[in-house]
Amino acid sequence: MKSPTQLKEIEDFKSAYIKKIEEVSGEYLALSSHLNQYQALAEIVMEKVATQWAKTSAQYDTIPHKRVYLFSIEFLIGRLLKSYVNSLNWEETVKIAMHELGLDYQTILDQETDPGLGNGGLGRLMACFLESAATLGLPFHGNGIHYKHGLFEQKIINGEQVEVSDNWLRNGYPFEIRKPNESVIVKFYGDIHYEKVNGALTFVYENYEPILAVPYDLPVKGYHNSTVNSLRLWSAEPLDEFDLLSFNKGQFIDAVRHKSEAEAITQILYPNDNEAGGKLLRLKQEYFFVCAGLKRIISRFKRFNQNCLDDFSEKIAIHINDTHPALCGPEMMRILMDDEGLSWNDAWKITQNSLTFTNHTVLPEALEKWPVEMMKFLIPRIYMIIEEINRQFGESLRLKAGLNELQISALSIIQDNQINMANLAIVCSHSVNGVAELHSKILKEETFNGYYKLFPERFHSVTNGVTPRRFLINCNTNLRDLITESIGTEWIKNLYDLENLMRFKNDLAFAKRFCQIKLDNKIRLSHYIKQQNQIVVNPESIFDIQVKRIHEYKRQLLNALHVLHLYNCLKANPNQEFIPRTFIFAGKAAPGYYFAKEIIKLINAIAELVNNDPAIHDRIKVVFLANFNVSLGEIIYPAANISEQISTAGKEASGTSNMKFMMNGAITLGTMDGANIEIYEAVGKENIVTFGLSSDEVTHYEKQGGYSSIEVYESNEHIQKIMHQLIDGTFGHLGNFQSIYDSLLLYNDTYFILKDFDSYLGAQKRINSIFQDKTKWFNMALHNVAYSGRFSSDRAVLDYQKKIWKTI
Ligand code: H2P
Repeated sequence: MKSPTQLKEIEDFKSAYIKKIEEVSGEYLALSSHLNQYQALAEIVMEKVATQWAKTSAQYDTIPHKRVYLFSIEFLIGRLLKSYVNSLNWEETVKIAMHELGLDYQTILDQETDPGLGNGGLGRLMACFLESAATLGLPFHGNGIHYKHGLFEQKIINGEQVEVSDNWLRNGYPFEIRKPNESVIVKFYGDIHYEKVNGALTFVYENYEPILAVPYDLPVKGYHNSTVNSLRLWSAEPLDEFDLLSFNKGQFIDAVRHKSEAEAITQILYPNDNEAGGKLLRLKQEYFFVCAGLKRIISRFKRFNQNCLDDFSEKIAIHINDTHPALCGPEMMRILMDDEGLSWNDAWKITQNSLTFTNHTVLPEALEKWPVEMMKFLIPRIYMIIEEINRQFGESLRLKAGLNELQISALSIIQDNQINMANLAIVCSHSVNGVAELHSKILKEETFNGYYKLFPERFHSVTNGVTPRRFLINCNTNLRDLITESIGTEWIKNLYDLENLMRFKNDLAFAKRFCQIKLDNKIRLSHYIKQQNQIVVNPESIFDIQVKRIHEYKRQLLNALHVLHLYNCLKANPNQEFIPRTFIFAGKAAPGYYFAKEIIKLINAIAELVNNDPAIHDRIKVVFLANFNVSLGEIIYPAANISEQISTAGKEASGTSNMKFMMNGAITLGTMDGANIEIYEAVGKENIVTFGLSSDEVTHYEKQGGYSSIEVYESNEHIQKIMHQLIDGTFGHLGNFQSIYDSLLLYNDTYFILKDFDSYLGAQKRINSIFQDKTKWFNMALHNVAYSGRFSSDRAVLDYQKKIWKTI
């Protein structure tokens, strides 16, 4: 029974919607397109969100609460319409109204583009943090880049990845507000010298190229509260639309050149692993959003603090997310000294006390370094400041810490004519943290050991988390309802409350519903697979899933080789008892990462071989879903039985898909790496399946120059067989995989795939035997949901607030 208020709300909504459709399309509802229906709903929702947004901003201006600004080159926000509707507590009203108007709500939601403003875990983590902070009611804003094109759209053609540009702004974007009046100028290139003005030496920066940075603000809405924070994304534009002087002189090309050069800065997101080093445009991006963001923050702060910057660092925290915004240090020094007239020492105090830094990876290729010449040429003043920071830092190491020249150069920001951005970020910040316990330990003991010895108090650890609103509540509504019926609603804001679910571990009715929900989610994914890949999969089979960026260290290759091995076993012994499995992969390879693309090709080649072999009788199915993004993840996580988290130990800083899967009741099949270790602790060893070398063992081998993959190969006939298949024509017209073969045998298997193969096989066998025991499986799945509380990004954000930003 609906209450009169609810009935009225639905009626009001319907009439507002009908009117809105006419406004956005100039048509009556009956003639409107799905796109118009989406646009109309988005506008109505945005109006409602904007009212709360304005209120939150006004409140923040009066409440002296410390604000956090998160600087990140990626924010993988996902689709927003459903999130806004649900966080407004409007889900039921909108659904009923749509239904009564004869519209399909899901089709309308599907019209929204999924902005690919990030590569993977890093950018998605930032989006989770924003959502959690808003839900917790904390003043917390994002600062990033308004890329015109996000990460490429991935198509799979003839088994290979093909990249198509991602045009997320094609139909306009209803959830952003362009704020030209808050634009700032960012300066590149130019010359610097000192001049004597009235007897005093004055610093002059001239002949620079000014670029206009225009902010676009997106509201970040808290769940079932009235907090709306902002994500500010900066877009580059020419200062003058075009150069009239050149135009008048008849130089038409020159006249538009400046425009396109300026716009190029925010034209496209750089894919990971593409060796960004050496790419001037990337460095331009980094400085561009750092400079624009800091300028605005500082000017706003002055406006509300009587032009005084003294207690800036008590009221503001600036967070450097990975090394891309590491220029925050020197840029803040520049603004405080050159624009605000502070002395070096005063500027340094404010800078260091405001800045904090998170490292997200230990892979050497991802620890950015920029050539000195490039930095000098592009941002000469910033380079000067970096040199001075480095000089003073060196001096303090010499005088105060008593280090010798060798030790100092190992810690230097400038090394081998390159600027080491991690070192820059550490020196300029008062806090450094890793994203899981093991990762933070590796930072302290290895990657940043020199700094740790000097400033142990600066080092922290905060394990990542994911937002349960997007990754459980909104994407697995049946499980959400079952949980709420069983334990009430408290868990939605305090995920630890899920532990109360353990009361139902022996409840048959609960177990039945829990398992049915998983099956329904698998059926939903099966439909998607059928529609996208024309592959029919069996929803009763084990859904064994690995979705993440494709990278050698994440070892999709190990998974693929295991599938090939299973296929061989079934071929050799067709009548063996076999528990049907569906192996699902998704993820993008950076366009320039040849080997990762070969892995995608191999997975698709295996899929073709296995799926079409009648002797297999559909007992194994292999699916590679194209264009993995946040929305696809939302269909995938709820449908998984197995969450593959099989990185080489010590290489995956944390991982976050492990948390998304776990929350939805999948069992982790993982190495003791990143946050898998903490999942192991949370659920207990009975409720996770682990295998493989430990990170200490990996390091031990690495120190000896690796292990001998040939030895493993020679002693294992299963491995011999699959290795031969890579190059003996097994994959027919899809080709051979010589480079994969070589990397494993000739180049000694850097990521320990063959070394871990047998152990992985054993783990997979354990999974089979557990899966046959339905009660046991249910119990494991339930443990995973029930103990996912600590992997909420609410917990992570609160940890940052307490340990790092000291805001609470
Ligand atoms: C990275 C790390 C992950 C980590 C994530 C967020 C860079 O993401 O590799 O281990 O969980 O940051 O901290 P990804 O590989 O997904 O691109």
